[in-house]
Amino acid sequence: MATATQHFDAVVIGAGFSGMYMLKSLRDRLGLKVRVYEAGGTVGGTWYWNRYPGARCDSDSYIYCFTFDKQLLQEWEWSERYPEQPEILRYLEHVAKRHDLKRDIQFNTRVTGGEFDEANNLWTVHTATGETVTARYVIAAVGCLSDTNLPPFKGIENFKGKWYHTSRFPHEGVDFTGKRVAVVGTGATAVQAIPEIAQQAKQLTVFQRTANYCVPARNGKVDPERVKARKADYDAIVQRIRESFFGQEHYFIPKSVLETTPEEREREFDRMWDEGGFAYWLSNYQDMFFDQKANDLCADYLKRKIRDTVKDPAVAERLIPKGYAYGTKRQPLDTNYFETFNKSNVRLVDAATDGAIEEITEHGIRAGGKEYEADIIVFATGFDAMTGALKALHLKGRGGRTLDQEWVDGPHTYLGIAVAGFPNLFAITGPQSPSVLSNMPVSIEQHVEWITDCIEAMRKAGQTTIEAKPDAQQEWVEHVNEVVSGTLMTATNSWYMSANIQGKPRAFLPYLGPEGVGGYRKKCDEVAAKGYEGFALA
Ligand code: NA7
Repeated sequence: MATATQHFDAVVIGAGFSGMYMLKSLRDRLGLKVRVYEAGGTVGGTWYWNRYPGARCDSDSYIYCFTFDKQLLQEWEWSERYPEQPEILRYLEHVAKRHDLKRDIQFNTRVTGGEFDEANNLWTVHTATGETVTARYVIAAVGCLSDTNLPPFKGIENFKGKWYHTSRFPHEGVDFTGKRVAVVGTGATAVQAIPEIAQQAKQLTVFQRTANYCVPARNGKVDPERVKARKADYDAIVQRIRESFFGQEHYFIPKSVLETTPEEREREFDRMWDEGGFAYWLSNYQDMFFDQKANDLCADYLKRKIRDTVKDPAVAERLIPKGYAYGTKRQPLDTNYFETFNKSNVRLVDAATDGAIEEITEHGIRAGGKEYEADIIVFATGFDAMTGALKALHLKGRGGRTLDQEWVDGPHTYLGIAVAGFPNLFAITGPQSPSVLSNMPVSIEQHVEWITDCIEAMRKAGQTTIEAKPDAQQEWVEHVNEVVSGTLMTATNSWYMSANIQGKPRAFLPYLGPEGVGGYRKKCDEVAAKGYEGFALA
């Protein structure tokens, strides 16, 4: 017997940081009837899936959290400078309980499709569990780095051992003791995992396609006096990070590195290196991202550090990045990454000098004509960043058009929040918004609050649809591309440039606005203040 389709004011897809706050905001602030669908077994999003050894956030814990709950900011005690994956999950579980979120979240339920019904201005949403519901609004809270990239390696089906992708790691963990392990990839994930795996494995072989500039995380306990001072200053901190460039307390040195003396810049470089974390990346000289000569000076310092750390000069040379500007790939933070290559059980297979991976064999990996045996392969090969998870929702906008069709040459969005032809669909930290170039919770909170304000304004005005205008969207896309074209980012084969995946159209995915997240926030607020300029409301 057919059952009536359930209707919601809003369907939110995903229950990580963004989906959780979106639910809280729409339900508790606006009183809407909301259903959240989450593919995972509980809240957490990224932090639910990424359980590989050493998984940890690279933003400082005191700002990697919700700021809407001021009491929780005071109460919650992070155990270290950077929160470890299990601790972030505990935090998010606590938030879910504190705000009674789970009653509106349906777990283990993947959204598989949806259509916008132009006659009724409603979305119909389908799930893998066979459910179909309707909603006025759909909010994609699917994360920027959630669609796993497992490159189509030839022969993977022949491998007799076990293999895992870091972003789909078994909940019970993997025991590497006494095993021969291969890790494919040397991005931010691998840089965290490799030192941990090397401690257990009998032998570890690291397959590097592109060497990476790493700087020390310098994790550890935070001085209780500092914690206290930060808690007392939270209002100001929140204000500062919201207005900052990267959603972090990092500010460029307002000077060209080319105008410094060798002694002066060495002092500054040492200071940032000693501070650890993103300081070297995001608090460096202001021309580092713009001028190749300036960039070379910053990069040289890091190259010297690799040579100082890695004992075998031939291995050090292979670990030294070549052919792209420092900082144009995501900065990995490490704890003993380069030191790990001094261990007798660790070897490096570098695509440039030893040969690229050719195939997975029964017993391991063949690269450069040589077979490297392994009992376990760990693929730390990243994600179809920013657009992958949105496309995977298979949503159909006006005229049945899909994002695959609309985005053949890269994403087209207005403000990274909306897409022309997809009314009442919002993306939290979508492509062409600051997102991955910011401390995520700052950008997530900004988008959630903006979307909530927008829906509230529409309800007050009796409007039922909002949709990005094609010309406003086109202007935004051009602006995103124009501002990044003045930087060194576009020449690098990074996942920011969609270059990590063969066949993905080359496009810069986030937004690197001239004033960072602070300027972007102002722009979004202006759009709202002008009655949602660039959007058509009906
Ligand atoms: P990344 O940063 O995309 O790193 C993936 C790594 O895997 C990187 O070293 C890639 O080399 C390598 N890779 C990808 N495809 C292949 C193939 N086909 N063959 C060999 N090697 C390959 O992903 P992460 O998970 O480390 O980090 C993603 C983000 O999560 C991170 O930036 C943080 O924001 C959190 P490449 O450099 O592309 O040559």
